Amino acid sequence: MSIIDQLAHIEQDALSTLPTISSVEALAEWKSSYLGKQGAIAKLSRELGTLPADQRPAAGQRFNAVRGTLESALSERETVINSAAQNDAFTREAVDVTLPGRPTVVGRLHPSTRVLRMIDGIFAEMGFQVWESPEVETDTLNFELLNIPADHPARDMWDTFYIDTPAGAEKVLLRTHTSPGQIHAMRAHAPNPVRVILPGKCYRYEQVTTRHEMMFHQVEGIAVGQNITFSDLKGTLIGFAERLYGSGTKTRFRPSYFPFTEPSVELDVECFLCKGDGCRVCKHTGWLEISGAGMVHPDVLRNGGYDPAIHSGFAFGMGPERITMLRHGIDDIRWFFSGDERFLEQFV
Ligand code: FA5
Repeated sequence: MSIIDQLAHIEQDALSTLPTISSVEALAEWKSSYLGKQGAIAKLSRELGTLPADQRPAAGQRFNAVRGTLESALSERETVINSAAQNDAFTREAVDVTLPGRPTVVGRLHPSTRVLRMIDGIFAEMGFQVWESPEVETDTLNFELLNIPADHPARDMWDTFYIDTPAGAEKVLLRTHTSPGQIHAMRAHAPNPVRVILPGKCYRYEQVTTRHEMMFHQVEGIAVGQNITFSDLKGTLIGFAERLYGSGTKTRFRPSYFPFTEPSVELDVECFLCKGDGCRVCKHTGWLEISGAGMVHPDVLRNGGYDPAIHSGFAFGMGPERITMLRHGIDDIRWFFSGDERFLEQFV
C-alpha cells in the first residue's frame, strides 16, 4: 500500500473512532495515537524520504491536510465533550431551592450573665464601680478577716471545698461567698472612701437541692467612708429593688446575723407574683428574700485598713440565680448549670 493510501487509511480510522469517544482522558489518548510525536501520522511521515523527489511536495501537502482535518475534528469533539461534562456537573451539583433551610442557632447570654449585667447596671447608676476578686482564696480572707475564726459556729453556714496544700501551709479554698472581696476592696482604697460591687462565682460543699447549687453567683457590695449610716444601706437597697422589680415595690428588712456585719439584716421584697397575698413561689409568706446585708463590723473595718472611730460602712451580698428564679418563676436552681438548651433558649 502506498504512503498516501496508508495516510488515507489512518485518516478514515481516526475520523470513524472519534465520535465514539466521550471522555477527556480517551480524547487525549486518541490525540497522542494519531497526532502525537510518536503517533501514526508522525511515524508514517518518516517514510516520506523514501518517495521519489518529485512526489514528495504533493505528499507533504497531503500530510498537512490530514493533520489539519484531524486537528479541527479533535477541537470540535473537545467542545462537545466539555459541554457534556459541564452539564453533568450542573446536574450533579444542582441546589434544590425548594428544600427548607437549615436553621442557624443564634448564641445568647446565659440567664445568670443577663441578670448580673442588669444588677451591675443598676449599681453603676448609683455610683458603684464593678470590681473583681479571686475565686480561690485563703482561709484567712474567706473567714478569719471576716470575723469567722476556725472554731466559730457560723462556719457551718459556709460548707467549704478545700484545696490540697502542703502540711503546715495556709489553707486554700474555693470562696464560699464574695465577702472576701470586701477586704480586697477596702485594702485597695483605705483610708479613702470605697464604693464597689463585686460580682462572681462562689462554691459550697452543699447538698444540691431545688434552691441550692454547689456553684452559684453572688454580688457583693461595700461602701465605706465617713458618716455612712444604716439609712444609706436601706436607701441603696430599696432603690435597687425598685429599679429591679419596678417602682413602688415594697421591701422589708428583717434582723439577721452575719459575723462580719453589725447590725445584720436580710432584705425581703414583696412577692412579684402574688403581690403579697401569698403563693407557692413565696411559700405563702408574701415576701421573697433577696440579700443579706449590714453595717461593716468594726473588726472587719480594721482588717480592711480603716479606723472604725472615723469610718463606717455597709455591705450586702445577694444571689442573682435566686433573683432570676423569682423574676421568671423558675422552680429549680439546677436548670441554670444543666446546659439544657430547652431552658437556656427561653432567655432571649
Ligand atoms: C452570705 O453569703 C453573706 N456573705 C452575704 C452578706 C454579704 C451578708 C455582706 C452581709 C454583708 P448567704 O449565705 O445568706 O450570705 O448567701 C447570700 C445569698 O447567696 C443568698 O441569699 C442566696 O441568694 C445565695 N446563695 C447562698 N447559697 C446558695 C446556694 N447554695 N445556691 C444558690 N444561691 C445561694
